[in-house]
Amino acid sequence: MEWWKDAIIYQIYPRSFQDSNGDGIGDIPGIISRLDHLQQLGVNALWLSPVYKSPNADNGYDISDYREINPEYGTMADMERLIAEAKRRGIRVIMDLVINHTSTEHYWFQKSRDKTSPYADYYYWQHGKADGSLPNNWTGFFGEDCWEFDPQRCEYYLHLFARTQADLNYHNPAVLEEVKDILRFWLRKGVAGFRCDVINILYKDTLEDGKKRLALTGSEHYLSLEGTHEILRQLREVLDEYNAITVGETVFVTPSQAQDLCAPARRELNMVFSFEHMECDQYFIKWFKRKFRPKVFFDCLVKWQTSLDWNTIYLENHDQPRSIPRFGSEAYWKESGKLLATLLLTLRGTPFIYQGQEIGMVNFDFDRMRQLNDVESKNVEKVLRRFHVPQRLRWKLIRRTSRDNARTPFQWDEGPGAGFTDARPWLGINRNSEQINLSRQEKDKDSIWWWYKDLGRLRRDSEVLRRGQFVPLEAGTQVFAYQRVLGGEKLTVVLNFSDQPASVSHRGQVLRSNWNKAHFDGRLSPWEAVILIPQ
Ligand code: TEU
Ligand code: CA
Repeated sequence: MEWWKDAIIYQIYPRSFQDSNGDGIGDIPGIISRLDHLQQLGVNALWLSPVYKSPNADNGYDISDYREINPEYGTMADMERLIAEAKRRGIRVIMDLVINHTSTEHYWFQKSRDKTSPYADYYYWQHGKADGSLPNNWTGFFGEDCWEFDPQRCEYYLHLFARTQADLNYHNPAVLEEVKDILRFWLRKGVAGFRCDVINILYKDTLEDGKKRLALTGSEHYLSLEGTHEILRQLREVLDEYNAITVGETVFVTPSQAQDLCAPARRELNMVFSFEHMECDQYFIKWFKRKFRPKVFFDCLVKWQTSLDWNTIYLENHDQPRSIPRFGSEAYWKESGKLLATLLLTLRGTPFIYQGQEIGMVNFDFDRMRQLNDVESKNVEKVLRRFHVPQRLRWKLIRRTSRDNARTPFQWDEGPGAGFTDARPWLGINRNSEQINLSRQEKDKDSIWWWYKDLGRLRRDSEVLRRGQFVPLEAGTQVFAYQRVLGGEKLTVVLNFSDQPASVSHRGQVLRSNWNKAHFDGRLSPWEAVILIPQ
């Protein structure tokens, strides 16, 4: 029945959602206490960023035990209660599955440091080159080398992310068997599926030197290779026993690669997060920023909408800066927040709302490095310093790109601690929480939060919005327009991505306008979004 095609999915970053016990860290009982908020928003499933045991070098993306809950977040009983309480409200739970790497604190890794242990080949261990240099010239995702020497084993291990995130070796069939067991463990608890972290880089074909690149040298040896497809088909057998779904996080994926990963007949993933639309304000990687040009963004969306049968739709997550300052306009905060919501909820695919997006949270207001937590930002700061990049420029870059922009605590109300905590929060709360918060928006029917709720309902009740074909009408320098079509039914969406007004030729009866217009004469106000029934 493909429930996920009719669903709206909400991403929770547990550390920043709701603290329940006054330690400044979000937790599972906190999430349970906010389930009513999610039910009101009309979401059908939650994707939980990792809640497993972890030393938190990368906030849970470095797992040290896949069958334990991080004690900061609660207990296994809390987790089971969350699954049950969510279910009672018609909400499914999707876990984050991080299997490209484990924390070096995982016992597999600890045992692997001994060459005679049964775990010896769970990771990629290599000697340095004869000249004393690293085993190969690859560079990692967090801007540093990706080999670390282990004095006990006297070899290097591969880590494409932080130093304490060691890559698992999928040439060893035992590793995949372990992963299958982990899947069964969670599926038996009643989770609906998995969001699969960097899933298209699991399989490394060789560990030879790569072609020199500005970033990610070596990536031709692991990006979307056949070995990964084979692994996914094996995991699918387990998933099928439980009717579970997967959404793969797939880096640098092209539409045709994404098609292969999601084609129903190939039995791999159900859907993928592609990155191209999130990369149109950068050159190759996020550290080389360029101006956001709406047309590039529209063209990219059209390309993905028309080349894949089913997409995920997302504008934010825990790795990306907030969408209003990025694709919208802080001068038209409310209007552009609603316009982005309209885009998210009217394209063809499964929409993902990231926590805080539904109230228009914006980037952090920090002013120095010390206020940051993100391991990626810290590594990059080190690298930039090594290249003598001046402090002001370093800060400018990090401020624009840091993942902490999306990780500041959820702003529930105007009180101190923003309703997130009574204690000192693990990461600073934005000072704008007095203006931007849920409790204020609940009282104001013209708020971004009400707009999300309303459009969510509109989508739920409208088959053409959920399942209709996508037909592009206009992708200009400022205006994006398209239709959703199902049988004889049509809806037209017109979006003005600009502080300037615009005029268009599209007409119809107004179903929604974020400027609350009752009639549409083709003139768009700044950041106006309209949904029309064409006549
Ligand atoms: O992200 C993978 C990934 O591609 C990111 O590292 C991305 O390059 C970067 O965040 C952009 O700023 C996943 C998780 O979503 C991320 O939080 C983890 O840090 C990473 O994998 C390692 O598990
Ligand atoms: Ca807590």
